[in-house]
Amino acid sequence: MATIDDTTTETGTDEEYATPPEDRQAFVHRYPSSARIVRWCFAVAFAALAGGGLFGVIQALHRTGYVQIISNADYYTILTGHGVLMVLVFTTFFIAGLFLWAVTDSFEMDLPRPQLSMAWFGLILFGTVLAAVAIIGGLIQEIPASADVLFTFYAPMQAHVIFYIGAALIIVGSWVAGANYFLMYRDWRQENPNERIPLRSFMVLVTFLMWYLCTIGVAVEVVVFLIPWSLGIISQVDPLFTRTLFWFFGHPVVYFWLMPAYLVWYTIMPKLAGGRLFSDGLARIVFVLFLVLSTPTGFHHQYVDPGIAEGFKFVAMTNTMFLLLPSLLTAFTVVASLEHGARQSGGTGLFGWLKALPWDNPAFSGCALAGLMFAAGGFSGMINAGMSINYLIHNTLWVPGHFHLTVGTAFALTAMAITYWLLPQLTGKRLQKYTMASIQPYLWFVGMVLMSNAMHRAGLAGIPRRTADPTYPNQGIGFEGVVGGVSEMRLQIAIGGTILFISLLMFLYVVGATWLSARSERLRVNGAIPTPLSPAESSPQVLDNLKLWAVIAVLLVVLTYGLPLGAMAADGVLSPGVPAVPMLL
Ligand code: HAS
Ligand code: CU
Repeated sequence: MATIDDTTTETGTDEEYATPPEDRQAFVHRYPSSARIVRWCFAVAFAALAGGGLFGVIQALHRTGYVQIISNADYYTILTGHGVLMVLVFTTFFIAGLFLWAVTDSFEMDLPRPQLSMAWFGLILFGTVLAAVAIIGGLIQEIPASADVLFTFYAPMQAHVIFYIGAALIIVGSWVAGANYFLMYRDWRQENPNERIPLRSFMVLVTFLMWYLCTIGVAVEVVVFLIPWSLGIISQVDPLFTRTLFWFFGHPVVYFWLMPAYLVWYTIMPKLAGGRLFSDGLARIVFVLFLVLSTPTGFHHQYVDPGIAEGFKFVAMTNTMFLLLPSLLTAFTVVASLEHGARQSGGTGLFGWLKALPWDNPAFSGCALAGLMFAAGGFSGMINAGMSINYLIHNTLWVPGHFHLTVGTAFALTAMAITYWLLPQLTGKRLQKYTMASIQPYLWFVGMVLMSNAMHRAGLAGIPRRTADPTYPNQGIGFEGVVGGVSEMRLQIAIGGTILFISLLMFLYVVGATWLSARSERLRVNGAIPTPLSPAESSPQVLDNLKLWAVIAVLLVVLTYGLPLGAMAADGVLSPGVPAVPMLL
């Protein structure tokens, strides 16, 4: 069994803990300004996770008809709250914090401009409060606002203007956060003109280039169309056009969630397994592929939309299939790195090495279980992406099954797991309730297996994703009689959702107990990330040419979106209508 990382070791002699040398000091001592902002980000992220989790279990039990503490009329408000808290607030704050840790630690530079960080933190937080007020307004009569538009907030459903302003501020805040990372890069580059960009910072910068490109779509949608429309300045919008702008952003955003998880899997997970990353070059290639290919694929969410020629959808499908490559490369590289680590710790045999992995270290087991679930989530993604087979699963419960494996596990479970490793470094406090932490990722895994497997199967059986009456049994679809009387799927969703909620509470308890505990002066930390087996020097220099990849990414977007958006706009963008210009493909 490989050793548990030092930050989580409870035992040890005083000699072992004697004043650590400079490079073994916790992140919080070396980079206090960055550590403070990261802690703030994590605090808001976990508060959002708590609220989102509570909404989640209420929904799972209401929808399956077992426990109903909300009215049917409030169901979609709660669902909007769940979606927005989880995939907009929890993700954005966690990623902003994780990325700040990554650039600070890999550039070895404490936050040079704390005011800028306050600015983006404040903007995102204010945006969150506005969006939350609009959503909660749907539940409380005294607040004359509402937003039951779900996290995919496109027309023709309309929210109160403060929801859109909130969403816009979250995006603008994230842009400022990105600017901060790029400014730190510029500072570092001045001092290190000939060095390769450290891998973690490279990953952050590439992710943000992708983010800047794709958020143009949602920014135009919200600022040019939805805000004036919700204020009554324009009376109508073209749903097809605005939906297309939304999905221009809506697919790449999923990689904005995935790439931080990959950052963790590539750089921290091999170390936790007692080894080193297999290849720096492969990791860089994977991130470049995401930058180039993530955006020109959005039409795979619109296969059933009328008004978009099949040819454009086909191009998007082809791009999506190419986009499987970086994830397949990741599966190979990360598993190879883990195998290397396990063999260092004495693991042998074709599969016997798996036993030598540190399955009792929650930081490791959480990431590994998240990866295993993502293999299944990626598989359901491939099915979604096939144009013809998509018609079978589109708008069915299969789709929520897919995204609870991806963003709900590959991202969320990785975030929770790596918090067990990061929190001691960010606070200087020893991880508390270690046994509970060790069990928590396994519970998440079990809960998610039950819930998402049943959702996938129910979707195949034709159970719809959204229904007018949100309670399935009331709709006459208690799942009985669908596939040979399988109401057991409904029960699995309810039980799975409840287990997930319990797992979430355990996570929050461990985090709270750690945060509230006293600082451990003897905390010995080994936060250093080992050099990859095939190091940066061996990977092609051109990979670090960020401008080149950004230009290629923009060109591909122009090629795939130019014609269809032009055709949609030809009959005006302020009214619904069929594109006047015949589609070319
Ligand atoms: Fe998706 C719908 C296609 C990935 C999220 N997706 C959604 C929605 C969300 C979402 C939220 O083509 C719903 C949107 C809505 O509300 O309507 N998705 C894909 C494809 C991929 C994919 C092709 N999705 C994601 C990720 C998400 C995410 C990542 C969030 C983070 N998705 C679709 C399509 C739809 C869709 C259609 C529309 C469906 C419809 O009709 O509405 C690919 O990127 C997946 C590639 C992944 C792999 C897996 C590789 C395996 C790895 C695991 C390695 C193992 C390890 C563990 C590390 C090929 C990397 C090792 C451990 C040991 C112990 C050895
Ligand atoms: Cu997608």
